[in-house]
Amino acid sequence: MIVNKSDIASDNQKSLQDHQDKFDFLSNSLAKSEINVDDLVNKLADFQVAIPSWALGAGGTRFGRFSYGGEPGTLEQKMDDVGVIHSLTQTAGAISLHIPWDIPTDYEAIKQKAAQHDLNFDAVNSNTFQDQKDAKESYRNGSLSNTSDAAREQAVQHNIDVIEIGEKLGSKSLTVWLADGINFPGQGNFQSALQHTEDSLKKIYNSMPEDWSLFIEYKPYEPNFYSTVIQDWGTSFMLANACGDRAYTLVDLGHHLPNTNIEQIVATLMLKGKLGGFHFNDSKYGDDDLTVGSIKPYALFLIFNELVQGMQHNPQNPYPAWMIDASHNIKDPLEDLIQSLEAIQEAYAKAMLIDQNKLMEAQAANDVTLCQEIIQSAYRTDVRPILEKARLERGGALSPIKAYRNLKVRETLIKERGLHSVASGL
Ligand code: LRH
Ligand code: MN
Repeated sequence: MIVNKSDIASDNQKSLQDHQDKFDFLSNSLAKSEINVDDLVNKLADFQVAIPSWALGAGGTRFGRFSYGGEPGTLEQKMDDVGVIHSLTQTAGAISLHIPWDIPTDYEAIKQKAAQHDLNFDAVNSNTFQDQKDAKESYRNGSLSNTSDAAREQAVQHNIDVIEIGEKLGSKSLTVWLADGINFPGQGNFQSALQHTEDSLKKIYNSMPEDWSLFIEYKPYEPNFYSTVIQDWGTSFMLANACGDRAYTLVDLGHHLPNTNIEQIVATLMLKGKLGGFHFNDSKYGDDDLTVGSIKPYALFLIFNELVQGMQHNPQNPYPAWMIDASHNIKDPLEDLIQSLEAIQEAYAKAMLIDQNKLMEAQAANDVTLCQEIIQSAYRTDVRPILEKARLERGGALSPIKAYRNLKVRETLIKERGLHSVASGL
């Protein structure tokens, strides 16, 4: 299914005037605070978030999976679905592949498909948390940290294979997330597990092309429930420093113990030039992989406040990689991803309304109330007309969810693929 610009334009017609009225009102009120709204629109339009190839079908939990109908059964169909999301939102210009769930069979065809949908290949993800059927060694007791030399070598080689796949597609980064850990006290030796992991990551890092980056993703628990080798940002930061200048920490918002101050972690990593990127999602309890901004939108805003400040004041940190990492147990995966993109753009736009210099002055003066007033007035501003303008200017939908439904995308996908097609991934 292709959603073309003329379909979107005709669907926008009925709400164009209402959008323009709201946009003009917002521009005038922001102009009073010397905020150039066109600048915000351009920054948003350039802001592209990668869609995870493993989150285009109905996910599921160990308690069950509810198929959604019309799911993409091939990598080509997954890219078509990312193409639909990008056509409507104009902010999903990249896909992040997970190997071996999405090994391309025909690289030229896949690259043509990407060009057709104006998509780039963001980070490729390795998978040493599942055993492949023809694998010689098992990852039951870990991969890069495994006590078995053979198992570690197999896991390192897998990451090298993933880099080669990424190179053929034009990707420039590898994300490593390890499930490695233990379930019981005494089951393993913390120090040898960490040392094995560091030595293995160095082998992977040294096999990367000169212009590639390594993203090391941390997680406190699951699937191991007593200890995880790369459990927190500090461990990932330490390993990234041990690897080299092009190794960074990747922050998955769901990978924090309750009430962790993630915005402080972001500020710290940017100051040290080690923030590689994000896996955006939201959560109430654990790694719930829920729609971005659906549970803690203010926390997401505070994270973007640190990002905007860091992008203005930390040239030592590279431009972060923006990716979503969610799974959809009960919602239409494409609608869920569209809502997540909206929440990310909204948090970014609100954070860009903060006068960072005024805020730093108030912080230096310890004027606590003024600090709060500066950030909260930005948060309380309805920035949606700016998001609409950014989409409209690139041929996207004023309201992507409404357009998705008006254009009967899911119904068409079910007609094309049937009710029982299943997407590989989570
Ligand atoms: C681990 C994780 C990781 C992916 C997986 C699909 O929880 O966040 O980023 O490899 O989800
Ligand atoms: Mn993740």
